[in-house]
Amino acid sequence: MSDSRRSVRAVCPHDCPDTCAMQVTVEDGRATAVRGAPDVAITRGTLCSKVAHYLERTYSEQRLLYPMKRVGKKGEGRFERISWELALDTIAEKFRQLAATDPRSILPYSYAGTMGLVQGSSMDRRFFHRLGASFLDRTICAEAGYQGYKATIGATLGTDPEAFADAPYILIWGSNPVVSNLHLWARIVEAKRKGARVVCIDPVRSLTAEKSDWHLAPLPGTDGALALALMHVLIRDGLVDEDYVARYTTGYAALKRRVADWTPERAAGETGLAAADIEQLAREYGQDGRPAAIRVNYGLNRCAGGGSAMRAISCLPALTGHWRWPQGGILLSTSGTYGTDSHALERPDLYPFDSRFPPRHVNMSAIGDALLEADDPAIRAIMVYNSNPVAVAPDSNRVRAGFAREDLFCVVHELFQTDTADFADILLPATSQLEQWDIHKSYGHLNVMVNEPAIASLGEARPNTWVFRELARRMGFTEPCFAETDEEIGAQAFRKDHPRSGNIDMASLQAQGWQRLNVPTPYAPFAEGGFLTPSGKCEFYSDTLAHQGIDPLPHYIPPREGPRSNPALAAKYPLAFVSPPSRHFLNSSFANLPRFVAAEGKPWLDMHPADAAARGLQNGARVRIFNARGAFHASLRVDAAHPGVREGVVSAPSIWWQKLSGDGCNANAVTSQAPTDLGKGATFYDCLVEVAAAAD
Ligand SMILES: Nc1nc2c(c(=O)[nH]1)N[C@H]1C(S)=C(S)[C@@H](COP(=O)(O)OP(=O)(O)OC[C@H]3O[C@@H](n4cnc5c(=O)[nH]c(N)nc54)[C@H](O)[C@@H]3O)O[C@H]1N2
Ligand SMILES: Nc1nc2c(c(=O)[nH]1)N[C@H]1C(S)=C(S)[C@@H](COP(=O)(O)OP(=O)(O)OC[C@H]3O[C@@H](n4cnc5c(=O)[nH]c(N)nc54)[C@H](O)[C@@H]3O)O[C@H]1N2
Ligand code: SF4
Ligand SMILES: [Mo]
Repeated sequence: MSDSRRSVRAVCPHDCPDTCAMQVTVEDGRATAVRGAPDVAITRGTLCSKVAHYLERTYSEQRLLYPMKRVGKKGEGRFERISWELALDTIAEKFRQLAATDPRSILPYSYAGTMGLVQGSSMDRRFFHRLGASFLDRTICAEAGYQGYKATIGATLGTDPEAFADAPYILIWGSNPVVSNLHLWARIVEAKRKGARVVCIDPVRSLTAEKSDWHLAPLPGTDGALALALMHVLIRDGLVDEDYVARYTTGYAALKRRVADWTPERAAGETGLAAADIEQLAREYGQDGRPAAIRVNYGLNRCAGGGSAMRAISCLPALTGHWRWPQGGILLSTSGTYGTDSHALERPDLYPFDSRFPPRHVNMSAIGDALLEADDPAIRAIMVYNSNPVAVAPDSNRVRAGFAREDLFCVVHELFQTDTADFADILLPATSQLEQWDIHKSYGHLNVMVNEPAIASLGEARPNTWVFRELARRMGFTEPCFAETDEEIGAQAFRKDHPRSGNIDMASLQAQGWQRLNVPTPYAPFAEGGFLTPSGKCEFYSDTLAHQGIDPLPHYIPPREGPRSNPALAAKYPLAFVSPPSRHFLNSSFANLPRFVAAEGKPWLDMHPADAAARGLQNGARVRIFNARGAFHASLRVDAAHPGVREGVVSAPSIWWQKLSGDGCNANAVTSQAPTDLGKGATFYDCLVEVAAAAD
């Protein structure tokens, strides 16, 4: 390669389990190609159809290149260029004023625009901790499922994704890997070639369901009932690994009593599945003498009982002893395999603990209510980065109303002028992954990877860490951690004293670009117990939950919005609405770029032919999807030969930008801010609607 042409190691920063290793070709200072690194496990040289075109995002003419201040009305999206000096001075001055009265009136709002440990959660957290700002509870995606899994298994450790390639039986549950976990799907295809049977549980006929050997379509939010009935049959029919259960689990006798009346017939009444199918699934899954691997994902944790459902499902591999094999067990997330040093990265010790201002937490999944109603104290300033809440947070009419408050000082740091950016008072330009340094863990494999900057910042774009370093300086925060470089922060990301991360060192990382955690290959994390719960066992019975006043045994919580919990609501709005990830968007990222919008086409609503006929609706009709919270429009897709959804369910692939959706609204116009059972997560898929022909 000539001097002017080089190859740089990078990492896909998006909120996707695959965390791909990328190679960027740079010629004369300009990135000219991005490809998957061939030498890194999992990625094996392929990127998905979004990031394969990453240069279109990086060099998009829509990139924000300069700091700006609002000149139009709130939300109008009219701005004029200002200097970084003026932008940062304005923010610091406002924060200083507010902090003098009550620093908790300032709220950070960020999620997973980049998953990098440095640009995602380091200097920003240090800054807001030191300031004494309100804490943001980052619950919008995974909290319920995480809590349910943790109560049972102790941490998010699970089956090595690479091992799926050798699994003879694979159960894909609330997950659509063809769309949202492509490299795991590649392993599953390998397994299929070797003869594996693949079963998918999803109310939607997803691309994954379509390619599976057997698709079961329960009603959304009823997975807990299905899992309890599977345990009922496994126990009733003697398909339990009694030796594994005796050695490595707690509470089996109590679990047995709990599931005794969870017959397949009872679960059929909740889930809308046939009792015979539930019986068959239990017998297949529990078959003696061969491992079964479950891929469970957060798709099923977005309902009122999402935490309990995950807890019940995560009991299954211990009951059957499938954990004995590397190709058995269950995979939710690999995130807990890493010994991430979040204390060093985020420095919670900098929080001032002033007795006048006891710590105040704000739940990001109910940001609409928080902006409109919080009064202890009211939120007076919000700083948004790595997120697009106006498009992605539930109940968006409330969210918009909150952001539209004239007395709210709003800062947005972004690559693009998103729905949220339109509400900014100060809008700051952010760098893309090709312009910044970072270190990455993954929630879908077991490697650590380093992202080197490939090109100079475009325009005056700056990384998150730079912005918070500059703000810290202006606020007079003199602690040495505010002067650390990105590499210095990154070097502290993993604990040296941790059994699985102690091998990670910056020198080999930078030489090789990636390192596998200190775990064996093949890896069977709980073949001989060693669960990360307080008892060290898989906890069918959880003392921890009992102490919190929560039912300590797996149980079923039906959807909050359903005929069982709320018959009056179900009579008015009879369809269960889900809005799962689109193939060509990543949450709301990519949903402004021409290639990806063209690939998705337009906002769709998938409906079963019987539900369409009952409403006199035809394929292709423009429809209005509505409930008491709001409404949005989409084009109806009714496939008579292969219905896209089960009866009683409608699905709108998401997340479209509101301002690019024709009517200024997206799926979150109808979703609810009500929390899940565990973790106060978001309940995007616990949502009843009615659908009618659009008036226009
Ligand atoms: N292309 C693409 N990839 C993505 C994303 C994206 O937006 N686009 N988003 C990323 C993010 S943030 C996340 S959290 C991950 C995973 O995001 P998840 O939300 O877990 O999404 P999927 O893995 O696509 O699987 C969700 C599947 O669950 C189904 N589902 C919905 N409700 C239920 C239910 O109650 N029970 C059951 N059994 N199934 C249900 C949906 O129909 C869907 O097919 O994907 C990441 N990857
Ligand atoms: N209806 C419905 N709503 C949903 C979901 C659903 O399934 N249905 N899924 C939910 C889930 S699982 C999640 S995780 C959330 C996702 O919500 P978000 O994490 O908000 O995800 P994105 O919409 O991708 O927005 C991330 C933003 O960060 C910006 N960004 C990227 N890199 C950087 C950077 O380095 N610095 C700064 N300052 N900004 C950067 C991107 O340009 C992008 O606009 O949405 C949730 N909302
Ligand atoms: S979005 Fe996921 S599959 Fe696509 S490149 Fe990034 S990590 Fe890989
Ligand atoms: Mo997510």
